[in-house]
Amino acid sequence: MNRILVTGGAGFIGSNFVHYLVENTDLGVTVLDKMTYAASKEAIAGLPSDRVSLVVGDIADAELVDGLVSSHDAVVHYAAESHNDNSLNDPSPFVQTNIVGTFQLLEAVRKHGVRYHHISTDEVYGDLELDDPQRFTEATPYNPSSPYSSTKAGSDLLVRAWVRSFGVQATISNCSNNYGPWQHIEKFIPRQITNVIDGVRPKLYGAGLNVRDWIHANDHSSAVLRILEKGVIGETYLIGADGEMNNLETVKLILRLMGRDESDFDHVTDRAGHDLRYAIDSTKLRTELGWKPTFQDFESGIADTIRWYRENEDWWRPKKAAIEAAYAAKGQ
Ligand code: NAD
Ligand code: TDX
Repeated sequence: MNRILVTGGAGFIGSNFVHYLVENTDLGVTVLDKMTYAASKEAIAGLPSDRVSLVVGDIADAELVDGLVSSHDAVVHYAAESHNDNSLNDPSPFVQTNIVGTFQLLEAVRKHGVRYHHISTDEVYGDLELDDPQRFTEATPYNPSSPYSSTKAGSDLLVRAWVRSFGVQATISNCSNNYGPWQHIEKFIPRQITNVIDGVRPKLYGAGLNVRDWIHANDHSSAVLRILEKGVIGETYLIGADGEMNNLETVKLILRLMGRDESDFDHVTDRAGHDLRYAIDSTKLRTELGWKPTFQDFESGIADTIRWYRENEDWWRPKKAAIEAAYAAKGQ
């Protein structure tokens, strides 16, 4: 493998993977990114130009995708509309990018016989009760709740069908909630950190008892590279780092680490159809491919992330007022 096409490589997790490839492999990287509101040129700025190039374009553009795929040895597909709340306001770009875009990539890798890795989410499995002793595994039935997660589930099923029907050389990974630098401030953790920096009280949906299973984006990247190199074609791997915490505890942790009183937050209107709990059993990835996470301590990972948002205000500040105005209009 010499040259790899990373879709969505200017987004939060895709850009982390591009850095990870530059630091840990000799591969050349082409980023294909539409540069939507969620993308950041800055996140991939300063990387060596003989290793990384950016093509601004849409994964649903069949001609563009066909040409790019034909000149690469592998595709890792991160590009997506990624925010549940946005999918409740307007599902249309979610169907177009997540389903139609994935379809175009699959047609191109089928035609050119190119290795494909598909990035997906644990949300395709629906949610768990708080006291359920089971966690999600590769055998859990699909049961998505939101327009976002249903379009991700649809794209996963396209991949499975293209493997079985056309022999496409694909693997799939479903990862839990990521945190770390460069995450868009519409998302839970960076929204609350930047609120506290602004002297605004964090906003907790409903009672805040919903549980998310947090993993640092760097650990997601190391898992994806392991699957790309060692994964068995046609297989799905769940990626998680045993990081379950409810939103209430997460907000309290952020407040404490930022020197504020733990009760200094507001309960706001809950998300429609809000999934209660996600939890990943990543035994298959750990035992079959020998992967393990390096960020074991959520508190120090969050402390690093808080420091990063304090030091990178120039990046998020221009987005903040509009994001908060849109949330406020919905009572959130
Ligand atoms: P993000 O919203 O930060 O980035 C998405 C990127 O895709 C952006 O750079 C955007 O410009 C690009 N993009 C959107 N539509 C495009 C199109 N039509 N053509 C080309 N590029 C397009 O998202 P993220 O949080 O980095 O998520 C990346 C992937 O990881 C997604 O597939 C998501 O479903 C998956 N995932 C995310 C998480 C998480 O916690 N954030 C967890 C598991 C899986
Ligand atoms: O202001 C908020 N207050 C709040 O309580 C926001 C923005 C969110 N929340 C809650 C909703 C969720 O229970 O926090 C939790 C996390 O919310 P998000 O950051 O929006 O993430 P989530 O909906 O869990 O989805 C994320 O993880 C799985 C990513 O956005 C998806 O792309 C990924 O597939």
